[in-house]
Amino acid sequence: MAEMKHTICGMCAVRCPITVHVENGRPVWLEGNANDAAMGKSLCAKGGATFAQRDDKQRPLGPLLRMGKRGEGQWREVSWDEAFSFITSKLEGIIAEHGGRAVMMSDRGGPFADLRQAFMKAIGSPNYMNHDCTCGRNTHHASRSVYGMGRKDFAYDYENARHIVLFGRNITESLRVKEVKSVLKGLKNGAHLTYIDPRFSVTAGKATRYWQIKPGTDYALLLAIAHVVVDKGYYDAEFVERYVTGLDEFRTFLGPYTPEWAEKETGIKAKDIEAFCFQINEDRPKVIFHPGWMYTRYRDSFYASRMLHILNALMGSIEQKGGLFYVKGAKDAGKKGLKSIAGSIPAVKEERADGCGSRYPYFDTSGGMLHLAFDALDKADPYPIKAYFIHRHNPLIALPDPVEQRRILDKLDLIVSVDVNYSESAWYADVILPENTYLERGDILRMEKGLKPGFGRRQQCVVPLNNTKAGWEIYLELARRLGKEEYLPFKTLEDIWAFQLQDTDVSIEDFDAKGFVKLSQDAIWYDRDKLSFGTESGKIELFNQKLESQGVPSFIPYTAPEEAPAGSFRLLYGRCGYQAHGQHQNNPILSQLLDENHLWIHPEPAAELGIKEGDLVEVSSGDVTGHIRARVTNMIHPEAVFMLHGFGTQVPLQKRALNKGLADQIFMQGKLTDWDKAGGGVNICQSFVTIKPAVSQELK
Ligand SMILES: Nc1nc2c(c(=O)[nH]1)N[C@H]1C(S)=C(S)[C@@H](COP(=O)(O)OP(=O)(O)OC[C@H]3O[C@@H](n4cnc5c(=O)[nH]c(N)nc54)[C@H](O)[C@@H]3O)O[C@H]1N2
Ligand SMILES: Nc1nc2c(c(=O)[nH]1)N[C@H]1C(S)=C(S)[C@@H](COP(=O)(O)OP(=O)(O)OC[C@H]3O[C@@H](n4cnc5c(=O)[nH]c(N)nc54)[C@H](O)[C@@H]3O)O[C@H]1N2
Ligand code: SF4
Ligand SMILES: [Mo]
Repeated sequence: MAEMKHTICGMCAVRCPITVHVENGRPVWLEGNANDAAMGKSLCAKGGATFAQRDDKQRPLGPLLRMGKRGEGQWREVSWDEAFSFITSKLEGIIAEHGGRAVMMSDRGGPFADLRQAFMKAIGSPNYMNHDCTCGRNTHHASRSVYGMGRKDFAYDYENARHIVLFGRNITESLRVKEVKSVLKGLKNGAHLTYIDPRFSVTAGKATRYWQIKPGTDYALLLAIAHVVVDKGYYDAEFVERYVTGLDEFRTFLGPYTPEWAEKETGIKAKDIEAFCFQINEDRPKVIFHPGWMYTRYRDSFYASRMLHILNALMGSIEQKGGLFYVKGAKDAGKKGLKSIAGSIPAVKEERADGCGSRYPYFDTSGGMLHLAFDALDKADPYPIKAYFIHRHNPLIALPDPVEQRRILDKLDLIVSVDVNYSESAWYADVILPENTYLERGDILRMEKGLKPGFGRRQQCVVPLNNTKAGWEIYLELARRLGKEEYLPFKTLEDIWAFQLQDTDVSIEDFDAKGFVKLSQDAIWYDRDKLSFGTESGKIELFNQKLESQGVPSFIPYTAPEEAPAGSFRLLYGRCGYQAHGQHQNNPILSQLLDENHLWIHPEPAAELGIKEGDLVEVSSGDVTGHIRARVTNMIHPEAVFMLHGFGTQVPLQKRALNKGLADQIFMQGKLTDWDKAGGGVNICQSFVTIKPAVSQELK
């Protein structure tokens, strides 16, 4: 009889609740955790490849120390004791000479980051960063600028929506299982779906309206939509009167941005824009403008995202069925939340190397800005950085321009990668500390905010097959060896759980039945007559005086995106449903589903260039060149080419993925320092490439 264990999937950063069936210690079946009604038994393809990941031997199976030059791939297998001793003695030297601030860390953020943040605080460094400068930072900062609250402080009730509007939010492929299910239910219930993307994705195929917008012109389209909404009074006057400030300034600013004007910029017909606005007026307040997720793309994406956030307020869709709702925490349920481990350690007073909170007072310090930390590292300004912990993060893929990154990384005395794979970044590290795959480990408890807030637990379900350790073991041990045990005084994960739960009336056994504990049995909705927001005025601020005083204008005039130089194309990228960034290209199962990416190119330029479907083409930018097969299709805007992100790995021990397809980030030269001064995101859609048929149709 199989034992059913509830845990949290780790095959991507969405971290869905799942259930694993274990028979005689072996995992035999995996499914969604049906105790969570929104999840049901569903799983995505990546989740389904969990066992294959665990069984795969083309991964680091024990700690490794670099022998040759960085990136050369000469590793020595060492014991955990030797790996820890090596790291500790390096860190002791660095901290003695330069202080704790000379150590930085980047990870993939999320609900388990508290322990790593605690570790960084314990060693006296303010330089914890997450991945978000190339993900959701623009949207996050845009949300803060309008609501005074972060992007994750709201969630969306797609199921009951009448109209879902997605600007390049490829919700069915760049997916979260619960979200896709909720959107599909909404569509079944008759919701309209307007999808805007220069590329016809799977989500476009589900849409009731699709606009193939000229790349980089979302802001123009949004200005025109806002213009019509404000001009024609297509907004919720009562909600706006009560909760929104700055409408007059906004109206004046929007004056010139008519649909006729936007048609010239975006390629979308003025009459279609007007028809859309008419329709959302009928559908409101149950209208959701998704504010973008990976919206770190263009230099005005912060402002485009601001428009999306503002449009939600104008629709009156806040704290509204079929619209947006505040995610509720423990306090809303009248309960105590999990005790923060990092929060219990005294604050580090040093300035952050990336300048968040000091040079850039308006940037959220909680996740920092990794590209700015790279710049600080490069220039030793404001101070030298000597060691870098890379945890569940792969900056050589996630940040642009790996050549430039390696030049900067070479200034470090120590690079430690904690990963389950030989990622490109692990391959460039000095030490690889392999983490247990997620079924083989537990993590700290997480807060699960929502209409019914609760706590969730990832527990160890099976034994590790290899000489690997859980992240919590690694950081507790390093802290102990560095003499920082007073800050992290735990021996086991159970000790940590007990610490986190100490002020709650929840015990760890309460997680056994369902895998999570709800703090409220009923959905919590706020009284719509008594909403408040995190801004200085407590209202939704279209015009944000505080940001203005810090040098960030609330409204900026539209400037058309830089045109692709003659003969070149704008490089776009994205995801498919069965890969997560560059993580699973070498997974024994997922590599069979799709082993290489293709270059989407429109038939007209393809014909001019003499390129046919399936041809091998040469992609170039500056001195970087690579080869990839063409997919000739009118599903991509003629001014752009598109490729899936995450392919083209160069790590020899990832044998199934080695040199399969092409990496997009290698063509983003100079983009490490090309970022949005208002939103902070890296402008990675501002890269151009030239294309020509390959000299030989054989891959070398
Ligand atoms: N050019 C370009 N750049 C991009 C993007 C793009 O589309 N194009 N996308 C951007 C976006 S949206 C994001 S979020 C970032 C994502 O960038 P990353 O966060 O770097 O990407 P991931 O692939 O999620 O995972 C990072 C690493 O975690 C490792 N890992 C997986 N599971 C575990 C585990 O259980 N434990 C440990 N320790 N490690 C594990 C993986 O092997 C991988 O090396 O990239 C961004 N950068
Ligand atoms: N299967 C799977 N799911 C994932 C992930 C994964 O790696 N794999 N990653 C997760 C993460 S970390 C994130 S951040 C999200 C990202 O989710 P999304 O933000 O939806 O991200 P992408 O897939 O990067 O991009 C979506 C689309 O943006 C389009 N685009 C490019 N330029 C423009 C433009 O100018 N205007 C408009 N309107 N669209 C444009 C691209 O053509 C692409 O189809 O997905 C999450 N879900
Ligand atoms: S989306 Fe898929 S891979 Fe990601 S956590 Fe959920 S089931 Fe796992
Ligand atoms: Mo992301």
